[in-house]
Amino acid sequence: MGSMWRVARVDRGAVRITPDGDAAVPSSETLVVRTDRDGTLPMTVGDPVVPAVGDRAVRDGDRTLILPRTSELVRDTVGTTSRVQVIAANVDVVLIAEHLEPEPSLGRIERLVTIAWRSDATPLVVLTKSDLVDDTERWLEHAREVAPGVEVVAVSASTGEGLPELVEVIGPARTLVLVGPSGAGKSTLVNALAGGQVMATGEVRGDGRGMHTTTHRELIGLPDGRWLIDTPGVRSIGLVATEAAVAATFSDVEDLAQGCRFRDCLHTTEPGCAVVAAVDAGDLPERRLESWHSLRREAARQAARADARVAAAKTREAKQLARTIRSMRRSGHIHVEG
Ligand SMILES: Nc1nc2c(ncn2[C@@H]2O[C@H](COP(=O)(O)OP(=O)(O)OP(=O)(O)O)[C@@H](O)[C@H]2O)c(=O)[nH]1
Ligand SMILES: [Mg+2]
Ligand SMILES: [Zn+2]
Repeated sequence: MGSMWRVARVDRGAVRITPDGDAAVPSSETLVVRTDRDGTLPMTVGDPVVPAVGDRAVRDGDRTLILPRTSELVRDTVGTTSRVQVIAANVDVVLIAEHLEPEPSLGRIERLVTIAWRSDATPLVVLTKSDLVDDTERWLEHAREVAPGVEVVAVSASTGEGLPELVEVIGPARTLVLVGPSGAGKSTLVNALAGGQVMATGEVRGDGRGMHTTTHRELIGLPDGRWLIDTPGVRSIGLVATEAAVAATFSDVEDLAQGCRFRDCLHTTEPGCAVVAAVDAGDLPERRLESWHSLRREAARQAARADARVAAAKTREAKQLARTIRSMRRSGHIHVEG
C-alpha cells in the first residue's frame, strides 16, 4: 500500500485528497477521487463509507481506501433519509468558536461541548473578537462555569491578543476542527493560525449575524504540520449525544447528584434532591439545570429517532426480500412444497 492521504474536501460524486506529509502541501498536490454511485469509498477493513473531511486514506494502485476512524464529530440531520452526518473525522481537538460581540450564547457552548465530548475529541472553547468588548473576563468566567474541565481562551484575530495562549492550550494536537455560528470569526482564526489568507472571510450583518461565507468543510494544512478543518457556521446543530457525553458537559451537576437520596434521581420533584437544593441555595444557576434537562431530553429524542430509522430500514429490506421471493417463485426459480 502506498503513502498516507487525508480527505480535504467532499463534493457530490468526488472527494479531494491531499498527501499527509509532515508539512502543509500546496493545493496543486491534491488529487480528485470519484466516489462510488452511492457516494461511498471502500475501507481497508469493513464496509464502504461515505467519506468525511479528515478521513485518512491509502492508495492501492488507483484505488483509494479509507482507514478506520479514531474519532467522528457528528450532527443529526433533520432530513428523513440520511441519519447522522459526519462533520469531521480523526479530530483531536474541537475548537468551539463563540463571538463575544454580539453577546455569547452559553447554551450554544454547552451544546457544542456535548457534541465534542460525544466525538471522543477534546473540546476547547474560544471566545472570539475580544477587541470589541471590555468585559472579556466576565465572559471567560461564565464560559468556564458552563464548560467545567474545558480550557477556555479569549482571542482577537484583529489584534493577535490571546493567540499565543490558544496555540499553547492546543498543545500537541495534530488535527483540529473549528465549529461555531456564522460570523464568529472561524475562517479569520484559520487565517491567523495559518499565517496567511487561506480561507475567505465575510461580513456580519447589522444584527451581528454572519453571512454564511464558508459553504464547505475544508481541511487546511498549517505550516507546522497540523491540520485544521474549517466548517460553515450553521443556525443550529442537531445534537447527537450519549448520556455519558451530557454527563461530561455537566460534571458539576453530576457531582451534586452524588448527594441525591435516590441513585436514579431526575432532579425534578424527588425528595432529597441535592441538585434542586443547590439551585435553591443559589449554588447552581437555574439555567444550568434547565440546560441539563433539555439536552438530556434532546439526546433521548435523537436516539429514538435513530432507532426508528433503523426499524424503518429493516421493514423496507424485509418487504424487498418478500417481493424478490415472490417473483422467484412465480418464475419457477424456487419451489415451495405444499
Ligand atoms: N473586530 C474583530 N472582527 C473579527 C475578528 N475575527 C473576525 N472578525 C470579523 O468577523 C467577520 C466574520 O468573520 P469570518 O471569519 O468570516 O466568520 P466565520 O465564522 O468564518 O463565518 P462563516 O464562514 O459564515 O461561518 C469578518 O468581517 C471578520 O473580519 C476579531 O477578532 N475582531
Ligand atoms: Mg468561515
Ligand atoms: Zn436529584
